[in-house]
Amino acid sequence: MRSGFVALAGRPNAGKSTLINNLVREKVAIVSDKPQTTRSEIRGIRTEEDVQIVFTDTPGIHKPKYRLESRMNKEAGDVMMGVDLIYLVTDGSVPISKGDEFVLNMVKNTGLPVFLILNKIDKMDQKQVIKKLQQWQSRFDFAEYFPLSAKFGKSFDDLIQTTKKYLPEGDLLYPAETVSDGAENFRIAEIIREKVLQCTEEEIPHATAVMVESKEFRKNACYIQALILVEKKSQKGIMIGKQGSMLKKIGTLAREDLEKLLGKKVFLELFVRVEDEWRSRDARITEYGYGGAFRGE
Ligand SMILES: Nc1nc2c(ncn2[C@@H]2O[C@H](COP(=O)(O)OP(=O)(O)OP(=O)(O)O)[C@@H](O)[C@H]2O)c(=O)[nH]1
Ligand SMILES: [Mg+2]
Repeated sequence: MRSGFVALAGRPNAGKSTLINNLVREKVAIVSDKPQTTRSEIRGIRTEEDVQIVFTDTPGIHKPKYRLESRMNKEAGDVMMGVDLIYLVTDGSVPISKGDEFVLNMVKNTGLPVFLILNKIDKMDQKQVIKKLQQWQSRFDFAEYFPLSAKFGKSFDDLIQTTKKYLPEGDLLYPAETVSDGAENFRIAEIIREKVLQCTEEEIPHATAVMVESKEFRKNACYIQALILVEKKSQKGIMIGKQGSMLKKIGTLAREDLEKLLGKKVFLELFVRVEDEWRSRDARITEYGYGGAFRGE
């Protein structure tokens, strides 16, 4: 039996969360077309007869503007230090950028084996894939190269089997049936945040935090009250929408996913509150569960 940890690292929007969800065959991390969706480490566990892989999704590494964002970057770096193997996930359909080089340097400095995951090949032709692989190969001697589509790929068996070879001999790290180790309330809040990201534009997705205020199981239903936090009064207006239309839309979309997650009927009440500059306040960032544990630097 082998077991160990694999970190998925890369720039925002590369497809890390999409990939982890498919690797563990369950939605453990939220996904959106907006960069900087993932704000903290999220684990997804895959157990086979002879291997258990603990995949760790990390926030996309980027140039930080807010305290929240520097903590997200730090979280990604911290996660990388404690694993057996790193997947550098990159969007193959766009040119290699300075941001990619920055992530590559971080990954190199760990001294760990690194797989290059060239993602989104569904948007590329074969020639482009080969060219991109060559460009990456000239930058670093990756342990393995996997061109794939995290979104449309059907089987990742080859990746799993190769990954296994890089993990140490060891026992199960989690019970065999565990897929996510995320706290239930955090997963609920994240699902709601995913719908906010889906329904809003520009500054709002980045300025939003979500927190579960109360959760109660009664008979075969779950009653949830959650708080959506924004930074400005004007954002609150947009979040609520005309006669509450936006909030209703977000609530309906979230409820569908929450019923799947909890396996019960869900009654969801959403509230919106302005929390001035929460992205710059460590205590708030920690309270909402973003950016990993604050280690006081
Ligand atoms: N066409 C295509 N789109 C993809 C693929 N993988 C991911 N996407 C899309 O890319 C966008 C970003 O995906 P995420 O999985 O949220 O990316 P991420 O790397 O986790 O991003 P951050 O959390 O912001 O760091 C979403 O709109 C996905 O649907 C792929 O293989 N092909
Ligand atoms: Mg993500």
